[in-house]
Amino acid sequence: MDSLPVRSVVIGDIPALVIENQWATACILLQGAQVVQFQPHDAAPLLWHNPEAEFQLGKAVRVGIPICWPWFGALDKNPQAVQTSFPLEAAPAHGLARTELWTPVSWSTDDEGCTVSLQLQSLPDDFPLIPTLTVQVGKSLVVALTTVNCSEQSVSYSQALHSYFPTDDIAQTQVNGLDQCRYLDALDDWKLKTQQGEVQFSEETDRIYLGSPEHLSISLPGQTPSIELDTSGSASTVVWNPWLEKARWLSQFDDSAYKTMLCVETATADADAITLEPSQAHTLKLSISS
Ligand code: TA6
Repeated sequence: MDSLPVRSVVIGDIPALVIENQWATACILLQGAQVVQFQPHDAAPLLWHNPEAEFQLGKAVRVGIPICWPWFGALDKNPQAVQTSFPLEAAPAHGLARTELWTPVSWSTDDEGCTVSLQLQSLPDDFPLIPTLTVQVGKSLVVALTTVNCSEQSVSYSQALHSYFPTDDIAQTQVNGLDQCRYLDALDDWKLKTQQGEVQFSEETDRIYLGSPEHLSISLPGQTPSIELDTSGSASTVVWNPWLEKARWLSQFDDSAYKTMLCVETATADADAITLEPSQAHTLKLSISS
């Protein structure tokens, strides 16, 4: 009898699921429903491997696809409607989801791959939103974050699938598809600018592109096939590389690690924040392939 494609493991002190099938091997931490590995059997890993990542319960892990929810970035930098939706004393960067334990609720297999669903059930009973993440492991990795408004009032929130991608050399890496797209430059007082040409990297880069397209690609050095990103429900894309100076003080990050990673984050951030009426739902979806 074939072994089950989903098995439970513990990484550090964090429970996780390993999915292995005829297409790929993947790993999902129950903390944050965070995909930390996607390795197609016939290709290079499509998510960055961070040897400095620390797998400790309650501590954000810098690898794979952290889920920024129900706000992206600093809550006080979000639109007022998002801030008033979450009048919390403690507002950690990138929201609450990534340090909470999510509950696996189902898994299934078909000729597209193995799909696992996880739900965040540990929030207070009166919390207005319930998120569910589905992860399909097949020829591509498909991640979909669905948020339902289970309250009696409208709720505004922002979010990002904060994906870390690998490269052999950031200086020979390019994000394609954002030419002429407006962006907020987090490193220049959040000024609104326009992207000239494809995105290349020669310094710290931290930008929220607004109205970004549904398809982007990441060109990589040498003969490495590009990474293709296909999205839906996302109107913004965050592009980040900490470069040399910030790499020196970032947690879980080797000084030289900026040379071998980049974040291209599928988001609905800033002006693209989502407002849900009671019982309404929204899905943010990303497919990663090469
Ligand atoms: O997505 C870009 C960003 O907001 C950067 O400003 C940087 O803070 C990065 O996220 C990582 O955030 P983290 O809280 O995971 O260290």
